[in-house]
Amino acid sequence: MRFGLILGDQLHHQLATLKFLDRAQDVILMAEVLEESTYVAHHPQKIALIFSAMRHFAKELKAQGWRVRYHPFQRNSRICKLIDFVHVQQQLLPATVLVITHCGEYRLQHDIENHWSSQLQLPVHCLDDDRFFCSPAQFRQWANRYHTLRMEYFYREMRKQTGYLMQQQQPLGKQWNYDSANRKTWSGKPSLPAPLRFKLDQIDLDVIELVRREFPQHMGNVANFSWATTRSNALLALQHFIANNLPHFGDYQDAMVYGEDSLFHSLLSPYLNCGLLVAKEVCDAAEAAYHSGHAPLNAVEGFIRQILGWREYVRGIYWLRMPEYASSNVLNYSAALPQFYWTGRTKMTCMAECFRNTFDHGYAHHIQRLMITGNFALLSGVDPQQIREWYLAVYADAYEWVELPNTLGMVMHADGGLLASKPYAASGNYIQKMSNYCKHCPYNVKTRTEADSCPFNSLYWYFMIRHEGVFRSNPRMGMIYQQLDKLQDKDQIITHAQQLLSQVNEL
Ligand code: FAD
Ligand code: DLZ
Ligand code: SF4
Repeated sequence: MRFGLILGDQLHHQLATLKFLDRAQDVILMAEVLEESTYVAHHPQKIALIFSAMRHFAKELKAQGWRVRYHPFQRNSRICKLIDFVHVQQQLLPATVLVITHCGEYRLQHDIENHWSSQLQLPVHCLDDDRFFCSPAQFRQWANRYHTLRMEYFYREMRKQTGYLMQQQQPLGKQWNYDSANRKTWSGKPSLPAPLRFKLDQIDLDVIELVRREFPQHMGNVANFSWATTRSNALLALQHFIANNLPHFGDYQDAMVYGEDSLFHSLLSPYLNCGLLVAKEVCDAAEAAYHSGHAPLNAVEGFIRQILGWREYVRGIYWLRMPEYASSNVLNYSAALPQFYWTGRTKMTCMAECFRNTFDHGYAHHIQRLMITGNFALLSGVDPQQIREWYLAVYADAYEWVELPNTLGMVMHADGGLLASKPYAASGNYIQKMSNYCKHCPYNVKTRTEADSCPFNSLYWYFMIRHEGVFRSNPRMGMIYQQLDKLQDKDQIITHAQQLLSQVNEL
């Protein structure tokens, strides 16, 4: 008899572990444990989603004839870590081997590979996670062929490999990337589809109660929980997105609107990351919508690029560069994360809106994460370790393999440009162009150094001044430095920015 341990982000019926094992003989282990629930202060909705999806998944496995040993969360249990549960089960029902599918996070994978077999006195057999288009080994081979590891070139290879939106080896529409067509602002039309909210069943309600009781100190509101916690509901979420949002996904991908939390985005990342959906079926559905004439090419290409391109690429970078990647800090940043990242209380409307969305739903769309909360952390020099912990804690879709490269690479430029050829730094001008936040804000987006000036403005130029040695020679930033050279009020900008940073919690 063999054990198969299935983790909270491996809830897929075609998981390598399940394909490998035999339901007539082997035993599946699943456990809700303190260590996984508290290695960062996860948003209560993230914990509720994972526990409830785990419980539903275990029930489905049992209905299919699998023997499942399930450990529900208990605060004072001697089972605090996943290994503790395997150990207890091994004493009750000795197995010959423990089978596991490769973990999403280095922390746990490293522990399993290096310690579990000797600690458990049990061989551990680790299978590749085949839910992705590109394995870490394939990514390494790709990376060995390139001097700079740009997502765009990786993405083109993945398009050729999978055949998505390809015709006779050429991209449909003769263009690989329609990003430049995807930057419209949204001012009320087309109307926004109502987000799909799922009715809670008894398992969801029990878990929500448990999370409320056991994790009261974790920031975030669990009362609004309405995520799908079964595969069948996650498939409904996918259908809802394809039918209602996908046609406009491309046009408004970069837009931000006061009071609107997800616009035309898919809200599918929590399901993709915990296993309720797999990337291939999501991309297949999007491509089919193009071929049936339901959605235009710029939307479908833009959407598939996020999954086939960005999602696979950041995972490749993660496994290529860990564990060193986690401590990158090329800009030598050390400022404390401002308190408002945890309280949500700030006068800056753009930031307050992102925090509201984050704490109410365990969600913010990409541009909110990158160009608002991320941009502010970049401009104000926050310690990468503090901001990476924040992003890992507050989103329902957050797992280190995807969160870390996005935070350290894309947002903080901490990896020195491995992931992004220039920092995604922006002043209030960009935020005003892409959103209507500034209309609702007490700060003045038009000025730089007045008492009520938009903080992003002076911080933006101060960032360029502080890091001139690193960025002036960057060919993609030449225009910015030409503009900087023409500024008459550089000294006032520096003084104003320094003053803001010294009282950052007051903003
Ligand atoms: P959509 O806009 O509908 O996009 C479709 C899908 O594409 C997403 O579901 C997601 O699977 C994928 N995707 C899009 N952008 C990215 C990206 N940059 N990297 C990887 N996949 C992408 N995504 C996570 O899944 N988990 C994280 O922990 C996470 N942390 C992030 C941290 C920062 C600082 C930033 C800037 C981005 C992060 N992202 C993360 C990427 C992105 O913001 C989310 O995937 C997206 O907002 C999820 O919402 P959605 O499903 O509505 O996405
Ligand atoms: C995120 C998470 C949480 C909150 N709780 C559990 C848990 O109790 N049991 C479990 O198996 N997995 C959980 N997870 C997901 C794991 O943290 C995830 O599998 C690892 O980080 C590896 O990616
Ligand atoms: Fe954000 Fe500045 Fe606009 Fe206020 S004025 S919403 S702080 S960009």
